[in-house]
Amino acid sequence: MPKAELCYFPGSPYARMARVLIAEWSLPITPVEWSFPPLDDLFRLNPLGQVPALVEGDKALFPTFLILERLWDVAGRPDDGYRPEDERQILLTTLQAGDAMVAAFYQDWCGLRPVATNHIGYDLGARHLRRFAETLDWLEDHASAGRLRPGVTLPGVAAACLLLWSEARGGPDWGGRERLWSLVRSLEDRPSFQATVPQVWSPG
Ligand SMILES: N[C@@H](CCC(=O)N[C@@H](CS)C(=O)NCC(=O)O)C(=O)O
Repeated sequence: MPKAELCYFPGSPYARMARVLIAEWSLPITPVEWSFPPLDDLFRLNPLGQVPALVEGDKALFPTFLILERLWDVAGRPDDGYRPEDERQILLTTLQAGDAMVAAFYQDWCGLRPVATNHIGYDLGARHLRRFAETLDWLEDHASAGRLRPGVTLPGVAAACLLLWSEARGGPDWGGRERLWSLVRSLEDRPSFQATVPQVWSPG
């Protein structure tokens, strides 16, 4: 592959997924740290202004879903890492649930509160967190049925990075989901996870 770099923020759970896989599969991709809050330059790389972005030659790949599938490709498509026919839905839904969870946190950290009539009626932050919690229950069911496999898989790494980020940022308790819990705890001890722990941060 051409010279490849992965752009990341140290605290990003999405970039962490890619950094973990690069380490696990010894991929020839150099992680490059970008500053946070993001510089405008990031929009030139990714019109969404987000990390991760995987730069190969003059091409930048995003979002995380496509990057993770690309890393699996570069690794030689190991079966124990991903079975797209069975796991693509789990991976994509997990990533989208993570977007909702992160949005709930950011809304809070940006100090946003209602300033006008709520025409929909639900609390947006609570709704985002509910999406995430429901997805965790759904993942637990998949784990019980053997569809979310233990070990280093794309969906497992994605779920673990999101949950560990939520824990590190004081998110809601997610215990009581035994299989998911043991999956995350066993991944957490691996050197690839230990080397990519999000830096300590709290608002204010
Ligand atoms: N849906 C995106 C999520 C990526 C994301 O949320 N990136 C965050 C860091 S974890 C980011 O770059 N935030 C900066 C911003 O949105 O301004 C993906 O799958 O890549």
